[in-house]
Amino acid sequence: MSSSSTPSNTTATAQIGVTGLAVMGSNIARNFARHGYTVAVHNRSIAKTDALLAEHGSEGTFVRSETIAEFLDALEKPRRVLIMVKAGAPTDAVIDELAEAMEPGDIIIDGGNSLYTDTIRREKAIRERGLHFVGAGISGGEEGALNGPSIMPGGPAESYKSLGPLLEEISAHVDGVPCCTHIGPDGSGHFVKMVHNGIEYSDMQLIGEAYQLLRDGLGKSAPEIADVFAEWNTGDLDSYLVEITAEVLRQTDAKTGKPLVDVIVDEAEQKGTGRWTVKSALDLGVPVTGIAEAVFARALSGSVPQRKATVGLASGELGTAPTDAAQFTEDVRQALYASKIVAYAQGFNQIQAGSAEYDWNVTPGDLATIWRGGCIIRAKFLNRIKDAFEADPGLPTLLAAPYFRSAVEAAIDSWRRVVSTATALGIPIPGFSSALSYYDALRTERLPAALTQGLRDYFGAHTYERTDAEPGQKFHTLWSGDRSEVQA
Ligand code: NBP
Repeated sequence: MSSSSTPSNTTATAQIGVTGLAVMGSNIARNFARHGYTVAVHNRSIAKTDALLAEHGSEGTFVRSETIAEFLDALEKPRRVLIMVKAGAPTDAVIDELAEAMEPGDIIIDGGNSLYTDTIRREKAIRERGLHFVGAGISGGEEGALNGPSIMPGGPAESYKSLGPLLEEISAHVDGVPCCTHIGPDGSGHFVKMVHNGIEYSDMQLIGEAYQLLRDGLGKSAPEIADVFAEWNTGDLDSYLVEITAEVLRQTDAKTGKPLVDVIVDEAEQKGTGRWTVKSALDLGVPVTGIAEAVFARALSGSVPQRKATVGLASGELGTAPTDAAQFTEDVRQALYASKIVAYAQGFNQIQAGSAEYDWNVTPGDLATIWRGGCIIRAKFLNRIKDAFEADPGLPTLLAAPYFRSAVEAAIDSWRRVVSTATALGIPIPGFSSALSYYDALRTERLPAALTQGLRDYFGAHTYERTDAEPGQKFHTLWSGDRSEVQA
């Protein structure tokens, strides 16, 4: 084992330090070490540090430390310290302890799933102390952390010069391009990681709906549906989540001999990043209906008293199951693809809105590029998103880009058939149907919002604009008077 105990006066040898050695931190530390970096390792409780060194110390050069002082002494200057601890108060505690002991020019990197507003606050406080603070979103779970995650670092461009090459080296690579790039200032990295997770929620919800349609609409078994997903993974839907859906559906439970999915309790949990995405979208006024439906669908699955009180309520007269199984399966594939395009279109709109709100200057095409590998939503079609934003950096929505427009137009008949069949069969499809409604709303020339404005003017004198007047000119009807119109 090439690890060593480092007293505080030893010459600094480590290029990077990792504090917080639970599953994510230890795997990232190993990733750095496997790439030839000397890695200083630290954890609040020494047991995790020693476990890492005992099990994996031979994978590279680690420097063991028991205290923050030892840890910092082991690092070359300017020091680069990656924090991988639980988000929230633990992260603040570690930042405070490090900042007390670090020197101007040193870089603190928070690689946890921190809320971007916390990152904005921390970056400002750390900058005022002369240090650099980088909030870096890291996606890919424990496997990605070890073998190459997708990394979304925010913070000062200056610190990326020193930090970027290391992060790019340990990130996943697609076609030789690293899945890591500087996102923008302060909280931008954690913001885009949050939206990435929101898109992941939406992707998983849509996959779940496709599974349920094939199960309840066609009576297919889990292994049969696994075959369908494996086949889908060879085409436009080629993605990590579709690939692992086939794996999970094919798994047999050793105890009962049934498909594992049939014995797993149907209540989905959440750690909070989906909820954060929706809250932020509400503040920004961006309709991320796909992500919101996914977050609510998880909440509904966990609404046990409500489900117990209503299970078996009348369905009303149901339609008949599809007779052409192959056609219906193809329809579901098309509906899944179109709904997924909507979910990504909405997520990218939220990133554009966040970037405008906080002056981050985020390049959406860069995100499509670095999400192609390492992360949970990695998918072949991210290449298409990258191309779309490269062709038009100001693209108002992916749905207007030529490739996506044709893909959705090709899918639309299937999409409508799936939504109406599901409704006729009483199968809940909040993701598919809200995505279709979003698409229909966008392409509709006149929305009922005109009536909404009329009502708002009636009860609250909130005014409205006219289709035949200059934009920005406001009008009000004297509803309780003679009902003539005045300019407001
Ligand atoms: P956890 O989120 O489970 O955090 C455990 C680590 O936090 C341990 O090292 C623990 O030290 C340390 N810690 C805590 Br708890 N309170 C502390 C405090 N007050 N001071 C110092 N250290 C403290 O670890 P994880 O699952 O490896 O995730 C690390 C970060 O990466 C999190 O922010 C997580 O959201 C994010 N993330 C996780 C994944 C994933 O797939 N798990 C993916 C992407 C991002 P101890 O050993 O002494 O208790």
